[in-house]
Amino acid sequence: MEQTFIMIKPDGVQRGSFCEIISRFEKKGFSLKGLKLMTVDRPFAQKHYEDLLSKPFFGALIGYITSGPVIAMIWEGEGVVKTGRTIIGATNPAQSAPGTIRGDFAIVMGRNIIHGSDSVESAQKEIALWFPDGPINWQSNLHPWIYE
Ligand code: IDP
Ligand code: MG
Repeated sequence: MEQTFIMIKPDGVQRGSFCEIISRFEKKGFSLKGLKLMTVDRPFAQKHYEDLLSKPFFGALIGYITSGPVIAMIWEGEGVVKTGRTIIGATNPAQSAPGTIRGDFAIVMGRNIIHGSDSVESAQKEIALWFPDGPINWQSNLHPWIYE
């Protein structure tokens, strides 16, 4: 089944909102397959965001992501990559719809509180980077109540 990498950024941890953020994925019916609180160093953050190396905000982005602990997660479910991005909202919180995480919790792009993989391919890459030991293998007893 499809998996995605979701990360609550340092501002999301600092602002005391992470339980509510995590609960949105849980309530939807997706399955938690990995979760850890961790800090990352600059080389690790640069690897995660390597596609954005040429962007003018790259330096600020690396400073942001390394500024405090983050919560790294693997979520699993049908269509979780695309639906996860919908739950998160647009990159710019000023354009994120109300009801999305960024729409409800953030104001500016440089403090948009959460990351979600943008494709199945980047999800696989990011999960391998953040969870070298792989996901936790379990299945919720609610599975038959969530899927037909
Ligand atoms: P995404 O997180 O919605 O996938 P990306 O384009 O992959 O957006 O950018 C990664 C992160 O870089 C964003 O979540 C945001 O924190 C930051 N970012 C993107 N564009 C800008 C910008 O124009 N100014 C400041 N920060 C930005
Ligand atoms: Mg992205």
